[in-house]
Amino acid sequence: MTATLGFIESITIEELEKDPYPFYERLRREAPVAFVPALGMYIVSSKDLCAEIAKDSDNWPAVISAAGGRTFGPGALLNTNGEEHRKLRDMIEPHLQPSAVDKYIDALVRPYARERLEAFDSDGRADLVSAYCEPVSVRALGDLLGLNDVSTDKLREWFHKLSVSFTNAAVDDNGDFANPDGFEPGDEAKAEIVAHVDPKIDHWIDHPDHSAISHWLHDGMPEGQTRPREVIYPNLYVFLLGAMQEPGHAMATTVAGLLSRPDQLERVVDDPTLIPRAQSEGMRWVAPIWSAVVKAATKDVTVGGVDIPAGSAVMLSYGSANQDEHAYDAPTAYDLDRPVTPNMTFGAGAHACGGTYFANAVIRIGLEELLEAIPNLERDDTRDVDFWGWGFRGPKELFVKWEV
Ligand code: 261
Repeated sequence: MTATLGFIESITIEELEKDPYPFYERLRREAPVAFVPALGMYIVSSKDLCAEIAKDSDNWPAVISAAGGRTFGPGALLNTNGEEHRKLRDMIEPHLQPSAVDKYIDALVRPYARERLEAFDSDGRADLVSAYCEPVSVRALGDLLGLNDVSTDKLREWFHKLSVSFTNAAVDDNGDFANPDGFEPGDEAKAEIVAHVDPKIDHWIDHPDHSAISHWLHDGMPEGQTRPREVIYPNLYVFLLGAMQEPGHAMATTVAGLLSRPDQLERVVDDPTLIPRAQSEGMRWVAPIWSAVVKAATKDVTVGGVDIPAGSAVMLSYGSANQDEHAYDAPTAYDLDRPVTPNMTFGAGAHACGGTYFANAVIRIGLEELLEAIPNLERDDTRDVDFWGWGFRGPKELFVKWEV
């Protein structure tokens, strides 16, 4: 292994979770492909190399981080490739294709968004993350999956516990997990999920309905057979983490971005057709899936001048790619008016996000309802905007106020 620069040698995941940007800015400048001892993996931080590797699934099949694999178990579509991956995409895609989403999305999202807004305190103050963005995100997907009977707060608790386990990535000098207890929250969540969903699966086997999980069980299976639970669960965990959490992150991030440019917020309030642009820039600015995608080299290869041995895992840092100075002017600023340059938020290639259209629709409707109900939204500047996370990132809380 080549000598590791001191700043890379000493970085910790805790520091990255607080604020990954200074470290990755230096990586892009000095070592856009770098082995990071705390992770036991290579990090790829520049946009062009992230895009090149993401698109090249022949030479860079998808794998999963050790912590991700420990959290989801074998069989998740994230680290499945080729024909088997195609079958899993065929399982999830019917409910997510644009023509399907357009038919159900308004009824799925709008009434609940309005209900949450009507329940806001009358004092003109709220934490938008816990009162709105997360609830709207989890209720939409929960109802689509067929988990109507799981409370909004329970769904929020599940994604949070799966998320901290998935990103419990620190390894010691031997490459073993540095915090093995950090997987307990995920194990608790999975035990609850199985206890709750197993009887529902029993029911769906004999009584299929329109829910996504019911279709996962039945679609494309020979007469009289259903897809085994060991296929369903790892993929359900993927949804119960990323797909539950990220539209909420994206919604809150977009509001935080707009609050940093009150003139731009005002334009979006006056012209809601700007909302898609605003949310796209929000997700460019702070990618919700910041650093959670891993590929493996099929053979010895040189990338960005660094020799990588066959089998090595490389982590694609989409949050860093999205602030690459070579692709964006003033990349750290939220700016509705920047040129529309593609970004890495939804990945690329065979593993590009299957929920792109669904997520964008949930975020858009959530923001439409919010800005219509509270057009005079302001930051509560007695509180900090508290972005957190390295694997997944967004505001932990977002305190706002408005004149009532
Ligand atoms: C729906 C996407 O979910 C994930 C993506 C990347 C890592 C973990 C996830 O659950």
